[in-house]
Amino acid sequence: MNYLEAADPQVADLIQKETQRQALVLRMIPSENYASDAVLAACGSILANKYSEGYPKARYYQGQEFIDGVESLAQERARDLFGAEHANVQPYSGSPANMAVYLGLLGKTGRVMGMDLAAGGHLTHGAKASFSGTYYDVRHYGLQRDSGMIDYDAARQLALEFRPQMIFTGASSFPRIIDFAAFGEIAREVGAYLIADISHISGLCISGDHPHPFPHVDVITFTTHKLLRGPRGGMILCSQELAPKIDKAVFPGLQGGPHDQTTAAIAVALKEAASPEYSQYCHQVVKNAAALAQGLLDRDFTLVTGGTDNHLALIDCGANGLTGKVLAEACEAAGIVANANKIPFDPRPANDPSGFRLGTPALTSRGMKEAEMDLIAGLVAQVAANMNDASALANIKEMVADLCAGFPAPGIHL
Ligand code: DSN
Repeated sequence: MNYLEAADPQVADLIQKETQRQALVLRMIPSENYASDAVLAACGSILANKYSEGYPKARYYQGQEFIDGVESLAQERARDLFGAEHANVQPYSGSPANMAVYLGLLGKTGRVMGMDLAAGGHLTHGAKASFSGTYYDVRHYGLQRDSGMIDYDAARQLALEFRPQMIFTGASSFPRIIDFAAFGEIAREVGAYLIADISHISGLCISGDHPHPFPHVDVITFTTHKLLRGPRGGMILCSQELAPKIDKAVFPGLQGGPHDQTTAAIAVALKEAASPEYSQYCHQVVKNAAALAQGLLDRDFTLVTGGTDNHLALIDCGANGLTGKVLAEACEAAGIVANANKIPFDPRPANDPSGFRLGTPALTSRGMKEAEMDLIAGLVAQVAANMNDASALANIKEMVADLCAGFPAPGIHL
């Protein structure tokens, strides 16, 4: 930061202010986390200076002696950690990783099934607004209206009628276990590739807090910056048989040179994730989400599916006479930063939906535990009871800052 302050005080000042924000608020967007100093150091390294189109030992530029070592290490660590035959660590993020799967396995068009965005799926699982719903023929499976759980029988029926070539599983806003084995049976029955996008739950699949997608799925994709605590990036895991198609789709199909500094930071994050401490961390993420959910239920909030099995909880704000957006804005004024989100069968629009999505990965990285989660559920209830009282929200923000001061965040140096 000293170099940056001297060279560009304006950018340095903005980063400094964002550092303080990340220190002083409760970061509860379930897809965010705190990367370690080691991950940040690799990400900000001179590897950013290099171009290395291609793959280790098969590059289009010279000077790859050490870059090959970095990428091979990241691949090897990914294979070991997830039990995969092949790892492509070059996707720039999760959406490009998923796009490479479409391109590599289907080409320009094809029939795809994915979970509806409103049900908790992702844009790239076939939403009309994304390339996936624009270029591919997509049908969505969804949830049971009464329980909020995935309707596997309806998904099977849809698959038998529609005969998809590819099925996406995985979610951005679904608080429950996904039955990869059940989807595996459906995919095999109709001869479709099965893809698990585990961006949100990658760590839980390593620690055993969520069933592992292999051997039920053909391909795993994920972002590396969520629960995994790496840099902004993406990854694809598959069999040796599918590897040529996937690799060719990533480069030269969709991308140019890989971001070597990111690859190095991914390698560091994978080493960290292979430690027993990381598994303990993931166990605590789940315990914390359960405590948060219980704390919210105790304070008369309504949760989609009535609780959580993973790292997030989704409040149905309509039951409290609120919308997700107004609660998200009031919570931010009180130092609790999460996001408004669609809920299943949401009658409200995407820009002001009924849900408020809260996650525990970042708070758990700060060392917070169940007692803090209950306290935070109480603070969210206080916000909901004082939505238009700026001074009450400011008081809560002070309480939040005091709480945060006791739990320093990794990678944050004030
Ligand atoms: N934006 C991510 C999330 O918040 O879940 C999904 O891509």
